[in-house]
This record gives sequence, C-alpha cells and structure tokens, in this order.
Amino acid sequence: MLLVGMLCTPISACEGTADIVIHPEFDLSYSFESGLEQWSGDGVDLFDPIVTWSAERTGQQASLGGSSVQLSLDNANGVAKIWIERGFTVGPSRAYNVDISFDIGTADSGQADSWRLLAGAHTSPPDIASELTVQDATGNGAVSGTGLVWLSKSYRVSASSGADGRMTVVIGLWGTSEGARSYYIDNVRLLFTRAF
Ligand SMILES: [Ca+2]
Repeated sequence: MLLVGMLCTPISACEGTADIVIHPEFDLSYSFESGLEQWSGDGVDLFDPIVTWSAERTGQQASLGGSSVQLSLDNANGVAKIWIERGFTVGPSRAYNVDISFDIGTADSGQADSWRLLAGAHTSPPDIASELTVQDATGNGAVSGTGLVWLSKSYRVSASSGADGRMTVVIGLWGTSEGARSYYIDNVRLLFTRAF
C-alpha cells in the first residue's frame, strides 16, 4: 500500500510541514528459477515471411541463481519484436511510475548491428509496434567476439492502470535486422510507485 504520512487537523493546518513518506506500492523480483513466474511470451510483426521465436526458461545461462528466460528470434523479416509480459493488479485508473530493472545477456559485440531493448508499462497488453517502449541498443560493449555478456539495465517509465486496476509490464527485443539471435533475461525487479 502507498501511505502518505501527513495528517492535518483543522487546528494544526499542517504547520511545520510533517514529513511526507511515500512507500512503493509494489516491489517485486523475478529470477525464473522454477518457471516463468506468470510471465509469458508475445510479439508483433511476426509475418511476411513468418518468423520463428520462443520465450522459455533455460538453465544454460543466468545472472542470478541458475536459470533465466531465453528469448530467441530468427528474424526472417527484419522487423519482428518479441518480449515477455506480465499483468499486475494495482489501484484502478491511477498513474504510476514503474522502475523496471533487469539483467540482459547479449552476445552483440562491435559498433554496428545491435538490436534494441524494449521495456515499458502499459494500460493494456500492446498489440502493435507503435505501442512499445523502445530503450537501449543491445550492444554489450565488447569490440568483437561472440561471448555472452550480462548487462544491468534500469528504466523508469510511466503508465496508467485501467479501470479494472490492470497494468502490463513488457521486457523484450526489437529485431532491427535479419538473422537469428538469442538473448537472456534475469534478475527482474519492478517497483510501482503512484505518481501524483
Ligand atoms: Ca535466475
């Protein structure tokens, strides 16, 4: 619950300005050690030609514990977007700041041909590319090579919940060039704070 620690009586009228303490409404974490923890894969622009993709837990890579989510995309059309998403119930029809932090395992080295990360919060699950929130490139900072590097990413986004109190968080990839790649997501942290 979000608590605003300010009680004003008519007599005091808030003289002295009591400290205002805002607590996060939800502070959640996911490490995918035993499953997808109610995250599920989704995507858009997956046709013409049909692209193959998957979002699955794997024990082959991890930045925390022994498992992560592997996002694999054979980007035959050069424009596919895939992600994991999870719905949350928060206060209805309210604006939130959502701090989205996660580790991304990427083998994209060099200066060119990185793809892009997606990280956003949405009133309803996104259906088209223009609804997605595009973030950093996937480059891992290495000059060359094919080794996997884990990067820590953190973004603050804003979104309003629906009248039903639902909100969807998305973490994923925009495949901006053709080719087949795999990335790994682990150590997801979400912080929902009401925005005033
Ligand atoms: Ca993990």
